Amino acid sequence: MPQIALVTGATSGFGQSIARRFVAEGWSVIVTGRRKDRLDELVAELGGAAQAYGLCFDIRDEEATRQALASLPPVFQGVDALVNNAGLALGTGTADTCDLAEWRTMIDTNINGLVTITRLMLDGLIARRGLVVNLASIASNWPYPGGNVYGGTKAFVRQFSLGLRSDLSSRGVRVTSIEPGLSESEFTLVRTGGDKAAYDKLYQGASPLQPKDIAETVYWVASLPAHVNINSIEIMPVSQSWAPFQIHRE
Ligand code: NDP
Ligand code: 8X3
Repeated sequence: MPQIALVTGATSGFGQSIARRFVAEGWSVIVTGRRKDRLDELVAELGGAAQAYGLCFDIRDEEATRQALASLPPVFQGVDALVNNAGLALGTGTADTCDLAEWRTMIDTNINGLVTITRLMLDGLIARRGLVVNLASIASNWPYPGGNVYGGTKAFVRQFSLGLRSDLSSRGVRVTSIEPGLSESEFTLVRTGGDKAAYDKLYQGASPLQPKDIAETVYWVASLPAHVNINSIEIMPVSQSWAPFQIHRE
């Protein structure tokens, strides 16, 4: 029996690459997202119903999440690895300029959506001595201007991962927080409201991480022996490092 991974947010970026990587290693995958056309394309690319199954739902909607999980055919039940990847940033402005609705969307998606699907799948993951991989961010660890609520949600993801690990270590469940830095994906188009010039400027000359790099990391975590837990991994492109603290002077 192949192992089964459920990857949230697999219609683009990291999630799509992670799904491809797991299938290349003989796993079956359940892929989720709101864009059904992309899910259908991905499932077909991955070999159709024998290897992949698409679940189209909004991760912010608890009932939709419950119904989606309940609709899984028997061969896709019994998930061994949950990859909590769906998420987003909205806006890059300082807090005083931010839209409250956008803040709430980030909290509902990155925190509420993630904890909801995790809780709904937890009994099964415990029964299978499974794995949870959560996509946090360097924004979990390092504040930066304009990071405000996005960084707050990702700090939650990291801390939740470590707490979950504490709770589940006696049950054989592994939990990992992945914390990527500058990475090229639609993430930046979503964050900037589709500003392609901002996208090009951010990545230009920086050799950013690519979704394949993250997929490689997630698969490596999953492929380790069952007694090995990677707690957290912070990963940046070589071009990215730290700047001095800013000092505002009157
Ligand atoms: P993308 O924008 O390429 O992908 C985001 C995915 O999340 C999409 O598949 C999208 O699917 C899904 N998603 C977003 N909102 C919802 C929702 N309400 N319901 C269901 N699915 C949703 O971004 P990345 O691949 O780059 O990002 C993946 C994760 O990695 C995110 O959690 C992000 O915060 C994190 N991250 C990204 C970094 C980067 O620089 N790119 C760096 C560090 C962390 P759909 O729109 O079809 O619903
Ligand atoms: C995405 C990386 O630096 O834009 O989580 O916050 S960053």
